[in-house]
Formats: sequence, C-alpha cells, structure tokens
Amino acid sequence: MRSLLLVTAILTLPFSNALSSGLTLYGSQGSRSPLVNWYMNELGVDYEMLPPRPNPHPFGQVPVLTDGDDVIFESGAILLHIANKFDKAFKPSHTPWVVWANTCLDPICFKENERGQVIGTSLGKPNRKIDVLEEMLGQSDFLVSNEFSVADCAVASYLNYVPLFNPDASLSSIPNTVKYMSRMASRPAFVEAFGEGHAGLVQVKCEEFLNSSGGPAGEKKIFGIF
Ligand SMILES: N[C@@H](CCC(=O)N[C@@H](CS)C(=O)NCC(=O)O)C(=O)O
Ligand SMILES: *[C@@H]1O[C@H](CO)[C@@H](O)[C@H](O)[C@H]1NC(C)=O
Repeated sequence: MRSLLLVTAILTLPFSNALSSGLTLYGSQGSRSPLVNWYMNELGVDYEMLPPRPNPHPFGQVPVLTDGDDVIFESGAILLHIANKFDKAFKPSHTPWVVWANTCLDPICFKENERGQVIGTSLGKPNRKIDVLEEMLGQSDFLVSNEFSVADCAVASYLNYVPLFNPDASLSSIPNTVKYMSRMASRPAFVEAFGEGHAGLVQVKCEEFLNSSGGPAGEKKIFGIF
C-alpha cells in the first residue's frame, strides 16, 4: 500500500506541476484582463485562463487572478503580484507607474457615464500629465530605465484601448506617445494577449495620427515663417 502511494505521488507530482503554476486568470479579450495576459506572456509565466463568470472577484468584475488560495483583484494589484513573484527585473520605480495607470491615466483615457460605459476620451486634449509623458517618450523607448517593464504593460495597455473605444479620437498632438503605443502593439506578447484585431487597429490608427500630425515636414510648414 505504501509503495503504491509512493508510486502515485511520484507519477502525479511532476505532471501536475508541469500542467499548472497554480495561477488562474478570469477574463476575456475585450475586457481589461488581456493586460495581465500580456505581462505573463512577456515573462513566460504559465497560467490557466477561465471565462469571466462565475468568478471569485468580490464585485464580480474582471480581471481577477487566483494564486492557490489567494484572490487578487484590480488589474494593477494583479500586475504587481506577478511582478513580485516572477519578474527578476522588477524594481520599486516600476510600481508608481502601475498605480498611476489605474488612478490617473484611466480617467484621462476613458470618460464614463454613471453606468460605467465609455462615452469619450480626454487623451489628445491639452493635459499637463500627458505633456510630461509625451516629453519622456520623446527621450526614451520605455517608461523606466530605457527597458521594457511592467510599467509599460500598465500604461501602454490603457493608451492602446483609446483608439478601440473612441474611433473618433485624435492623438495627432502627441506623436511620441503614438509611436510608443505602436511599438508596444507590435510586441508578439501584446498581439497574443489582445488579439490581432486589437493590435492591428492600434497600428492603423497610430499611422493615421502620425500622418495627420505632419512629422518634421509639417512642423517646418507651421514654423517656417519664423
Ligand atoms: N479598476 C478595476 C476595473 C475593473 C473593471 O471595470 N472591469 C470591467 C471590465 S473591463 C468589468 O468587470 N465590468 C463588469 C462589471 O463591473 O460587472 C481594474 O483595473 O481591475
Ligand atoms: C499614411 O501616409 C502614407 C504616406 O502618405 C500612406 O501610404 C498611408 O496609407 C497612410 N496611412 C494611413 C493609415 O492613413
């Protein structure tokens, strides 16, 4: 009996480990759960994906992640949990950007009615914080230390939803941000997480924004008089 148990243990343990990391993400493309998929794909973290409902989120929303017995909700909290557990390059200076994306960038990107439906965007309109972001992204391809990090997952995911939810938005006034959005949407882990439709739409819209912002030639036309 004892040897049978031992054999069963030896046979099942490695397989159950290989099949699952113990992480389960509830969500779907079209919600904001793919921002979590994106980061886990970038890191090569293994996880199980389940549909949005039923789920253990206290408010019934997505995304929500379970890690064994732990239930983690709020997209930013989920990103930081994964960062702490799996990302060897994770630094304290990444954390503020994840929190900033959820608290400050979200309401700039998405104006919502009282029922939580997106009715517009303030991105592309004059905004002190977005001006700073635009300046930073003119100096560097990434938000922190000129390398890809969880900060980019958090911020670029929100930015890249804007053309999807607001087909009439114009981002021609922030070309560095638009180029950043396009770079992020071309990463294979992004395409896999959000889907080719979403990534392709971001690419086309970004090209449109850059075309109508004029680039260096357009700037010369405007300031040529001086
Ligand atoms: N602040 C939350 C927002 C979550 C959220 O609004 N989820 C939406 C989908 S993107 C949802 O589940 N809506 C359905 C509901 O509220 O019941 C986060 O970042 O995770
Ligand atoms: C952007 O401009 C180029 C060159 O004029 C053009 O070939 C391309 O189709 C334009 N793209 C979009 C999406 O408007």
